[in-house]
Amino acid sequence: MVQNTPISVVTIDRFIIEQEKRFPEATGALSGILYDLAVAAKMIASKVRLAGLADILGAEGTANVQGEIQQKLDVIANAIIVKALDHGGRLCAMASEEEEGIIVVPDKFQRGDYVLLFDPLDGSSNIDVNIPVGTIFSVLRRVTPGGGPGTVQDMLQPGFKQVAAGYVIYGSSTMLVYTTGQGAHGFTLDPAIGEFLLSHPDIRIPEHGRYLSVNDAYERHWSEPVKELMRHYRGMNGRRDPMNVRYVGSLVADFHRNLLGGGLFAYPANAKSPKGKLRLLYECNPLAFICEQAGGAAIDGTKRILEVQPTELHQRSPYFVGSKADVEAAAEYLAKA
Ligand code: FBP
Repeated sequence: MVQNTPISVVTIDRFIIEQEKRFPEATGALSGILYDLAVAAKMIASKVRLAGLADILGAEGTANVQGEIQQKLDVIANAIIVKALDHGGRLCAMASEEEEGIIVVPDKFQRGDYVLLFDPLDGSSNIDVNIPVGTIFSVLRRVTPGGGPGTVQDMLQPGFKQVAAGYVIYGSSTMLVYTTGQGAHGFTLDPAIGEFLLSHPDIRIPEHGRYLSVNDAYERHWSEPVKELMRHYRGMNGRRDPMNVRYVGSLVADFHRNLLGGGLFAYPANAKSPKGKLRLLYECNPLAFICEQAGGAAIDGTKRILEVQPTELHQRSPYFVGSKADVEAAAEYLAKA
């Protein structure tokens, strides 16, 4: 007798179609972008899985394999995403953490009404030590007149304008978590069949967090209100139980743990980086959209990060994201700044 399990076997493709059906006016273009991103994620996953083999394989056919395998993985990941998305006829431009300017869809390809912003391999400094890394993406509808190449103007939209956002974590398993504004849903890659299967439908982040993710090596560069806030999270002012500190140094990995288990990721501004370190458009905004869809919150220290009007493609922002009660505590303490 077949066991009655809570989750049926649902591929990401099927899930995307089911969600699209809720919008009779949908053209399928956004679904197409999500499909192509899932394919790119599988290709990057297979490269990331190989990374640790470079040394072993190198001895055999050094130039060829080594060259291919030892090429900087984030450069490879960047190329994979561009190649998977540039010819589908759904995008008019892209922007990547790896590229200074915007990536225009070549004339030879049909252009669409969306733009894609992405961090091809977040936490890439952790690859060589086999710590989880990730890909982060954000999709916006163009605002400039249709037909021609997209422009920077199409990228510089506040986060609440996102029509889709997501990330892929290349960890003990490869997972893709995304939202189109209808909740946040997680899919795990089954490498045996090469399919992302629904494993975490409608993710809800606990109201109060267990984990605190912050690099406190910067403490001496923090403002007094930030130091006060961190003392609060550590339970040192008796207003709450201490949170467990967990910091991988890969935003996607720290965010993912906190999304599922409850927690707060913080990258405050500090004297050395007055704007913080993380990029608003393709790190902060997409994860904030997912977190809000899962019942959490995200601020830049003073306001809801999804309401920040961007002015530059690669602008940075202070960032506090995660369980609602802990983000509210951040807003309260930092209001004293
Ligand atoms: P990139 O690797 O994409 O530049 O990301 C930045 C990042 O590595 C985040 O993943 C991580 O949260 C943060 O920087 C770590 O910064 P720090 O070493 O200053 O704590």
